Amino acid sequence: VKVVMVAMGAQNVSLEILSAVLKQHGHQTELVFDRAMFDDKQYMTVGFLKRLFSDRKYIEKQLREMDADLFAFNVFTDNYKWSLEMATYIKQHRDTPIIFGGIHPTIVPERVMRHQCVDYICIGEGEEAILELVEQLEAGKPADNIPNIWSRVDGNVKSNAPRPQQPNLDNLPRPDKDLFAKAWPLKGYCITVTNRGCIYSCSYCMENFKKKWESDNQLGAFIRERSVDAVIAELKELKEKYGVRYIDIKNNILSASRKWTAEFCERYPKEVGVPFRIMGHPITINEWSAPLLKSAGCHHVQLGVESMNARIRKDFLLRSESTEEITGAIEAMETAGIKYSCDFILGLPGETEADLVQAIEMLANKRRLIRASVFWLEYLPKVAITDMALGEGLIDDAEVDKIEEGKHLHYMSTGSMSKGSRMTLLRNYHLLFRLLPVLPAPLIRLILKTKLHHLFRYLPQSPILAFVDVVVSYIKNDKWAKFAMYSYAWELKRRAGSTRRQAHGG
Ligand code: B12
Repeated sequence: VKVVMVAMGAQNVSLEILSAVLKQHGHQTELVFDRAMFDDKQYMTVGFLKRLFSDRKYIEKQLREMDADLFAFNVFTDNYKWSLEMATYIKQHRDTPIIFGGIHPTIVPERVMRHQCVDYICIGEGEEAILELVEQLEAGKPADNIPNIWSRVDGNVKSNAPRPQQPNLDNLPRPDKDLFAKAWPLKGYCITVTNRGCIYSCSYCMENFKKKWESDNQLGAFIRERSVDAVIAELKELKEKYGVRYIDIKNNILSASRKWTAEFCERYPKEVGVPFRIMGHPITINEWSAPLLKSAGCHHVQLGVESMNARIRKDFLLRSESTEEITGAIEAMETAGIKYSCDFILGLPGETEADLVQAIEMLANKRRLIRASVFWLEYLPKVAITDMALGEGLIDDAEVDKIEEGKHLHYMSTGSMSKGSRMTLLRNYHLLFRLLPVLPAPLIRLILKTKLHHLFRYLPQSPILAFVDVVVSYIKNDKWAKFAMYSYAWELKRRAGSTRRQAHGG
């Protein structure tokens, strides 16, 4: 059976793992990839540029003409609208079955199945489920009784309960990097995920939903980690087979276990030795882990600070770390000599200007800081923060409906913030956060004192922010941001190459 995976914006580990399982069982997979430049839900969104660089016609041609027995989408809330557009287009031109899997169909399965262009959805984990579906399709048998898979029978939705989860991730094959090899410059930057679940349950993160969903359905242990052996073997292969020069370990946290972290950090430089990046939490980045990470060759820790207001953190974000633990994590990285970025969520209810000023002052003059990232609060479906906002009357049912239909703006745009005076106020700070890693502390203090930043909102936001981002990334050697820019150039070159090949009948 040939399964065509349809993806947008970024390398996708979820599809890579499904592709590996299918290939292991003798099926074929291929990728249709919409790079969605300037609207990849990952880096920056710029309206007029996204239209200018749209590759939609070529994507549609592939969807119409490609040999496929099944189209498979990894659907998250921010690409839900895009996925429905693609699926609708496919159904207008052919009758190939379509399956949506991933977090969004898991959260709101009934809602997704209302769209007639979607034939099947997969809730929860997909490895065994997609394989069984493909085998039923191949045998020409009905595929309406497969755990995790929902389908249509005589026009009605047939739901099936989720199956127990794979207890040992080492039993799964390694993600199939070949799937993205022609569509994504893997060499410059490659993503991997080494565990599932999280030790925290922050209110805005999907782990918050998944923890409850998995426990309500008794699906097995929430946190599962691949062994250090298996992870090292995968990363070695990335280096040797694909020449990967930068690895992004995109787990929610590197590991739930100090033993795992210590073993990984000890072996990684000897057996892999490629610069890598991780996501960090202020509690797990400390005087113990920072030097270890440094000795392992960790180039960048993306630290989730989110808010400097301790009450908001505790009550609204459900994060227990103290302000001292945040400053401690930063000091530990400064001392160990690790580069880091700090993530902040802007637009949180109750957040004051003083909280933003405190964040800026904390980071002023930090040598290793390479980026202060601003994410606009985006309410995602069925996580605690959205329930709290509904309970407190900050959003209403109509807004929840929009959220579940994937109609809120992405958090790299303006998220769930509606335009208004508060938005205007926050815009004053956006540029200052972006400039923070390169401005000397006295200048930052002068700007804050004279309130010069209150003029920022009068500047054209997108072009200035984009320009500043490029400059800061180069000065601070932010390899991830530099890669994001490089990947645009790579994509344009790829398109030019395929146009030439087409022109020469290739
Ligand atoms: C790695 C990761 C990334 C990577 C790679 C994306 C990917 N899917 O591989 C990168 C850095 C690119 C990324 C980007 C983004 N991400 Co992200 N990411 C993750 C992370 C940490 C792990 C996902 C993963 O690969 N897990 C391992 C795989 C194997 O598990 P899985 O994704 O759960 O997939 C299984 C099932 O869901 C199912 N399945 C999934 N897809 C399909 C499809 C079919 C057909 C079937 C049958 C089954 C199936 O089978 C899989 C195997 O069991 C998750 C959080 C989490 N822990 O899940 C967030 C997460 C998915 N990301 C999220 C977001 C918001 C984003 C961004 C939109 C924003 C951003 N800048 O971060 C962008 C989108 C960019 C883009 N265009 O793709 C949210 C989504 C929330 C939501 N409600 O939609 C999550 C849940 C984090 C969160 N905030 O809660 N992300």
